[in-house]
Amino acid sequence: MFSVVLSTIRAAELEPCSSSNLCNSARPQRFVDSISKDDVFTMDYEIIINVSDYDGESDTERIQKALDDVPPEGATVFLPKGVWEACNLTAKSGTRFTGTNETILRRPFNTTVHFIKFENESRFSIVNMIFEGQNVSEATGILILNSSQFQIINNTFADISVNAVRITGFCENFRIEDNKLTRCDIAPIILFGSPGERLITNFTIAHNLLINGTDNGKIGIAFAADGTIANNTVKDCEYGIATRGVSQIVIISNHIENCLSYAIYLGTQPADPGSTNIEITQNYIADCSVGISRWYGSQPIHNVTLTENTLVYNEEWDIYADFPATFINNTITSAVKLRIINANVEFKGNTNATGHPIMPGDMNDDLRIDMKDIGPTAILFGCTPSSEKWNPLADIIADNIIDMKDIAFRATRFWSEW
Ligand SMILES: [Ca+2]
Ligand SMILES: [Ca+2]
Repeated sequence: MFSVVLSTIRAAELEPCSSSNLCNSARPQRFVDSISKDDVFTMDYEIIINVSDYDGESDTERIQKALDDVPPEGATVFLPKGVWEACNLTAKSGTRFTGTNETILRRPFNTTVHFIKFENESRFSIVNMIFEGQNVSEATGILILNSSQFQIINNTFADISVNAVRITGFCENFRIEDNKLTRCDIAPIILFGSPGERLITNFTIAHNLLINGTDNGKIGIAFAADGTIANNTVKDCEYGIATRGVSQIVIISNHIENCLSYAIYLGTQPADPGSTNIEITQNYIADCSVGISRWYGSQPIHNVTLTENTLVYNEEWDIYADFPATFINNTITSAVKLRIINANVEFKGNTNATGHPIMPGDMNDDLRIDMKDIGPTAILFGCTPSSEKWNPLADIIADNIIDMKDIAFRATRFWSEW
């Protein structure tokens, strides 16, 4: 019934490469994974289906025939080296769709539909492929809907204008790792659940490189929970890592550089409870417009901790604290790059780029908050930037007026030390 070659070669032997040489040149330390490798790393199917063995009037038809022949027990669908022009493919559970790292799947110019879709499937992977989007306007990449136990590993995505990798609906237990996305715009990696629910859970996005996505290029995580975003590099894009309505998320050891706007933002939106339990640790953020901010939305944000991050040389602000958070042992350029809008922030052990302590609220630089800080603030009560005695250091809740909020910020931290 299968018009296929059933090979005895193990799938693993078919892969010529060990791992990407494109995006793991500077791997920092390992991170705590959100999912067990055993969940998804066992897709080593015995059956090999080689697309070259199929006939058809188009590459799309040939590849689709091969994908249709994957049996319930699973198979590797192997797309040999070369250029294949195809899109609108549909694949099913148990498919390991793999190329050679020199396998190019190129978008036809006359359509914007996805290259390949998995919907309501599990135990699948997309590995070692080059997806060429040809800059077709409004054309998308790969689409995964309501699926579980999958991985997208060691692929290249180039010139894809919308959502190179789109994961939406109920999805869980998956990894997006070691991919390179170049000149991909409009959220090249996007996880999108549903407002008010965390439909997307248990995922790892790691060791990916996003570069030159200047029109909304970013890693976007919306309405998702229990995920790790680690060791990615986002460079020369519009944003870095964007979240909207997320829970139990770890953002660790990412490198975000030279982005046009926010490096990390924590947006919220109506009809969603907001964001909670977010750990942002050991990231390097430089030369963006703003290092970190909520940016938009007014739903609650709870339990955000930033630890040991380096946020430097960002044009407007390194930290724009318009959300409640705890900042521990971070490095920023200088005190003027920190702006506090939300009073529910705590700072401990932070420094500027030369190692000098930064302690918001400390007027006299003695690294403690006491009457020596409250007194001078009280004397300036009512001052605005047009006042002769104006001192921006006193305006710790940065709203251009020295008032009870600035005094209360210090009073509630009385005797606290750097
Ligand atoms: Ca002081
Ligand atoms: Ca103020």
